[in-house]
Amino acid sequence: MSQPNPLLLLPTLVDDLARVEDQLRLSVQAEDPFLTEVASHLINAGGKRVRPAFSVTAAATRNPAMEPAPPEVISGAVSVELVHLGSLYHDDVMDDALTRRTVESVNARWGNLKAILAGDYLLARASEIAASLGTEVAGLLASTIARLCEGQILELQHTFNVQRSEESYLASIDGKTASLLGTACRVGGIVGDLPRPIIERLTQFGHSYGMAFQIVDDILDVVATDEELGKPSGHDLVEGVYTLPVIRVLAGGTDADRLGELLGGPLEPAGLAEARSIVRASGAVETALDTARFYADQAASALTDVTDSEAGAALVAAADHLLETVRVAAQR
Ligand code: GRG
Repeated sequence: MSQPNPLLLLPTLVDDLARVEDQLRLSVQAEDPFLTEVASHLINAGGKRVRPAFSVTAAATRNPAMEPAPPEVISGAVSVELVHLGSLYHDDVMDDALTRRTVESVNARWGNLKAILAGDYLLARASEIAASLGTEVAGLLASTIARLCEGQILELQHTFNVQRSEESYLASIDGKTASLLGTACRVGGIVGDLPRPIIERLTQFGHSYGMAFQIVDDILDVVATDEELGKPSGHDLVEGVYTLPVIRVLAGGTDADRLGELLGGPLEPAGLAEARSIVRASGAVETALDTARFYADQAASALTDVTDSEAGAALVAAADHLLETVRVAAQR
């Protein structure tokens, strides 16, 4: 579901993100126009740009005059969004996804081989830009790519596992989502030359926000409509990815046995509808929301020393806003 980015309340962010946009497009200009077209596809399709917004805003927490972001901060933001994009290209191949960011996915349009190569190209460009920002940023981005892979492989190991544990779920989203949001903030802090204790707090903020972000995303897959998501809802259940609300019902919620019978293998549309309505009626959506709220609060409290800046306050507002996106859908 495409929500307005609450960080956009920050006066300088619109201009800084416009610079991110220009540099993103430039960064995927290849000699071969076809490669440029494939690598630009999801950039042109939009997306919320939460990660680059976090890099820029994190750097701005020690910039009370709200000057335009220095060029290194824009580059850091671009490198983080390129890693995100590369992961989306690969993820859509793994999932056989047909749509992404409300447009045809890269794999659906050009096939898996080209989608994988273009994803590799995005990661290579991200690495090149990160290297220009120093060894710490280059190392951080490389280790974050490894964390994404670890999180994703853990998820793959548990597909169609009706006994998937909550611990395994949390470890997976820590790697596949929270690590990059933590890194987005950390890169902003490093290239913005902020004091080390502040960099640590910003990293903690991004990481906790990322945990809440993925839980919200997973709840939306159960409760939102196709139109709201801009892609088919219930996709995780069909793919055998059992997320927090589903794990909680399976672990002993109302109708756990019936849900267990339905899941564990391929789902027909009628089975999907029944599984979604069991989860929605079980109260597990509400308890999963509580867990998302826990992480959003943890994110906000990481920044207690930083909220005196406009940028710090905007980050905390983003954490609060996150829960709003799902509450409306969950109440229907
Ligand atoms: C090679 C980097 C790399 C990774 C390989 C495929 C994979 C391992 C990891 C997948 C990681 C993944 C897709 C996690 C989900 C993250 C997530 C919440 C995506 C949606 O983010 P939004 O809502 O999307 O910010 P937009 O489109 O707005 O940017």
